[in-house]
Amino acid sequence: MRVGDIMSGRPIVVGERSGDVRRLMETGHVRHLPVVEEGRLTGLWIATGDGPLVMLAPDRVHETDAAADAADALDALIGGAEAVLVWDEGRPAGVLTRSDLRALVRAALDHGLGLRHPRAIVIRVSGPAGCGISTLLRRTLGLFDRVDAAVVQGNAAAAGEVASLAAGRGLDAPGIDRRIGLRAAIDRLAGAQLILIDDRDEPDESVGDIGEDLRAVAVRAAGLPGLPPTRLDGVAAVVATRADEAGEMDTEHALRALRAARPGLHTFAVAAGRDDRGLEAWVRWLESCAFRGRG
Ligand SMILES: Nc1nc2c(ncn2[C@@H]2O[C@H](COP(=O)(O)OP(=O)(O)O)[C@@H](O)[C@H]2O)c(=O)[nH]1
Ligand SMILES: [Mg+2]
Repeated sequence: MRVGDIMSGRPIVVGERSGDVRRLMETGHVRHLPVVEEGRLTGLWIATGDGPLVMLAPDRVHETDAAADAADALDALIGGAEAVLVWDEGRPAGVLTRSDLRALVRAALDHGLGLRHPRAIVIRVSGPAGCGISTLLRRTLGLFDRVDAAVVQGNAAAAGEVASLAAGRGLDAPGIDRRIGLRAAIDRLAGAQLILIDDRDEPDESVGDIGEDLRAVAVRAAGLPGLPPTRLDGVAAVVATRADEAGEMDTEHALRALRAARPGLHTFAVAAGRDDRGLEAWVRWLESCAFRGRG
């Protein structure tokens, strides 16, 4: 990356005799004003946090050109330079300040960069046998482009199924219904940012928390009207599966009713081989959960 790629272009600069520096800063929404006299940097006005304007000597500014390595300019800021002034054919062409550096670091952290020991977000997807969860998760895994995701097969009955996953990572963990099983599975998937648990509603088992961060419910679109409202307690998202078997309007209507009853609930409708929009939205939601982290 070059300095020119990350600098703010067309910088406001002032001369040594310019008046009303503060007003220029306010209208330009900047806190740094390089002082340039006869094509040479002679100082830097900065607005300090508590009000007064301070004039710094030019040695507090790193001077460079747009083609220079951006990393070197950032190094200068880290090393104590208050700003970077970028020259192009004798004219000030851009600036970089410590605020830009801060914004870059923040953006990187928001994207999970630099995480040395990523803590995976664990999302459990459960629903009745045959509702299409394994199909959904198999398709889901192939669509992540920015997240390292894995599926844990949590159904004793379906153990072995995960081996057929077309893409991504998988793990059979039939003992997952006990917290200890989940922890062991997560440890074996070190480095994954998102772990999806393929789980099945067992009639004789409570749907208690097993240590997941978020819970999603899968239900056949055709069965949406019969979904008991209590099934959505503590649930972040509903995926209406096998949507090709139900009317599109009926499904949308039923999902809208769920969102009205449970504000904040995320809903998706998917149909294997057909509904890529719903699947795409579901994948983007999962990615956003992974990026947001555990908070
Ligand atoms: N028509 C239709 N059938 C599906 C769809 N998704 C899965 N199925 C079928 O439903 C059955 C159960 O799917 P599976 O993914 O194994 O469900 P699971 O038991 O919830 O894991 C299989 O026969 C799938 O082929 C879908 O979107 N549309
Ligand atoms: Mg399955």
